[in-house]
Amino acid sequence: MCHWLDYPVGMRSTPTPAEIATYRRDGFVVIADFLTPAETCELAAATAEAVARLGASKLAGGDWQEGDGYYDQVFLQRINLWKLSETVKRYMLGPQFGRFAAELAGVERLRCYHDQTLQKQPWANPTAWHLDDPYWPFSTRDAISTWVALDDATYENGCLYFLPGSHRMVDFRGPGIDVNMAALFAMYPELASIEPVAAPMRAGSASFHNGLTAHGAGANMTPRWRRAMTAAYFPDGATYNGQAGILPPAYAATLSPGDVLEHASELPIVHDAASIRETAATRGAAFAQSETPRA
Ligand SMILES: O=C(O)CCC(=O)C(=O)O
Repeated sequence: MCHWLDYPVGMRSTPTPAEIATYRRDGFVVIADFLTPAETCELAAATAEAVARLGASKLAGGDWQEGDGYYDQVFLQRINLWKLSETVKRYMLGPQFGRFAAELAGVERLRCYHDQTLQKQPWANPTAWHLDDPYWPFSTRDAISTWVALDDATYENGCLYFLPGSHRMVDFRGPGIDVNMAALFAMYPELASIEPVAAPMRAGSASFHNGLTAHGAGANMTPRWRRAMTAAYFPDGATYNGQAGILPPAYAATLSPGDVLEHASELPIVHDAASIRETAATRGAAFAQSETPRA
């Protein structure tokens, strides 16, 4: 139940030049109040509904059940809620997130790989330092994730931490999220001297990070949930690296390494700069015509 008063700030769809510069320099940027309180409530309610529908299944349209190991106590993870909820789809695959992410990444056309809600249970384990890209079926330096706080994310309940500039210092190897918080530093010792930046966020705020930016999250030391909604996007034209990830097995079976990942319904386009320019040009021409003085 949400009790916030709404205020007249709409969801943003374009980053400022300063936000773009920060993202490209640090590999992440935090946007305070990206969603209004009303939008945050709507997304949180739709996420909760989709999670309830999935039960113990981690993946909409797939075969991955929740277990009871360490990883399952890092967070409750439910993937591709957009397939179950038009509301989640409207947000996470919509033009605002798509355009914002694409402009940060400097990409003309962007696709969504998956969305996922990551919800730290009361007393959840920390999220070990990791990179996202090594989990994915493509290896590109221009993939980007967003992480939207559905509750206030605090030092106490497991906010994110980032290593600024790490996206320029790594390749596509990465450890899994496991009990060893420091596995990433054994793989990339040069990251160990970077000062981490904590990213506490009020609900509705969002961060965007490069798929190669090292990040993690603290434990949830509270008896309350810390819920987030996330999505992973990648540039159109990226090719298959031979690792299926959560691609539907029937689709993955048709792919060979090097094939372009262009499945229209499984990997939908979330931003296409050329079509936005075309629409703007058409509207501009129509407006100019309507303004033409008539004799
Ligand atoms: O929410 C978390 O604990 C970790 C989030 C994360 O790793 C991500 O969104 O890429």
